[in-house]
Amino acid sequence: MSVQELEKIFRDKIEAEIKIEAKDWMPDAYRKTNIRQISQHAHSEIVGMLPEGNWISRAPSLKRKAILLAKVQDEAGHGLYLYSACETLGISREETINDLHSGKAKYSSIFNYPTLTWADIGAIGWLVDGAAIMNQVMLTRTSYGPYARAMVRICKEESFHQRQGFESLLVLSKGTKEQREMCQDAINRWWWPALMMFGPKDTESANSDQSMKWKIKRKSNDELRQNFVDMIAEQVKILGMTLPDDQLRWDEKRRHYDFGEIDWNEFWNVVKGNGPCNKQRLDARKKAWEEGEWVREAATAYAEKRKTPQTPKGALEAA
Ligand code: FAQ
Repeated sequence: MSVQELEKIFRDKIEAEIKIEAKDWMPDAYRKTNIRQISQHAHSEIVGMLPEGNWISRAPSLKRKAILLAKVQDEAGHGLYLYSACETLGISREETINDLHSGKAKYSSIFNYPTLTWADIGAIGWLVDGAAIMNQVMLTRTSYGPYARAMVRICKEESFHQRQGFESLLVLSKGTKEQREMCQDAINRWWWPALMMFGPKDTESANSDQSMKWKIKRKSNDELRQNFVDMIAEQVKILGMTLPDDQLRWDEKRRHYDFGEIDWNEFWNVVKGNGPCNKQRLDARKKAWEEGEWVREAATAYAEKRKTPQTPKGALEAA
């Protein structure tokens, strides 16, 4: 078949909402865009374990510790599904990890902020997982099959994460004066970085147009950000807390909340590697990769061993 014919089959599938699968022909640029987005998403999941991991040993009770442990393990699982989905596009795990370590590949800006108090763990669950779900629910309908299917399971787990974060803040919001202040302080610090998770404004988003045409993205950065603001502006009332934005108000005509301007200098600064924790996060990932080499070697050796036929159990004794 000619490239033109293959391209037509690809376009028709996208048009008809038929998923593109790993062995299907796809334009090189579609493959590359998916590799870029899925690998960066995977990196975000595993780098995202670090700020939360910081609080596992200091959780205020056994119950909170068990919940946080389970959540952090979930994030590792999400990384695994996503790296696997990425590998179906023909790139090795080593290559994607190298791109993270060399700084070629990005990961979500949000994980370059520090977790200073226990309330930050609640704020991450409520705001960061909340923003992640808002974006990922649309990705369950993304055009690349393995990515869409990974997203279904991830979204289920993320919605548990968001609820536990909200519940944790709800407890603090009903606590002592210090606990209430800690809760408000965490919301103040995580609010704007959470809004930045949706990426640059649509007018500045280099990849959006093409990704929307290919149905990799189904909603724009600004549309998702607005949906998130509308949801959180209502939920924060239940906590009896406020969002740190004096321009936040309901617009009856638009049927949406208006909100203030994001500090885009801060956003790009963090994306370019100059956020408060960028160096710390990358160093931690590189160290984990180096120190985990013996585990990878042992796992490979074990897999090899299982491939070769084993002597039946008891055969040696009988001989
Ligand atoms: N941080 O043209 P666009 C989570 C980059 S998972 C850093 O608009 P696109 C779970 C972008 O890559 C959170 N870089 O890009 C969890 C591009 O640069 P490139 C992660 C950013 O791809 C919770 C450039 O700016 N979720 O949180 C950011 O069309 C709690 C221009 O931007 C995903 O990755 C940013 N915030 O739209 C874990 C979801 N925003 O690549 C632990 C999948 C933009 O050309 C604890 N990804 N950039 O060099 C997406 O949906 C999209 O990639 C967007 C960006 C919406 C993030």
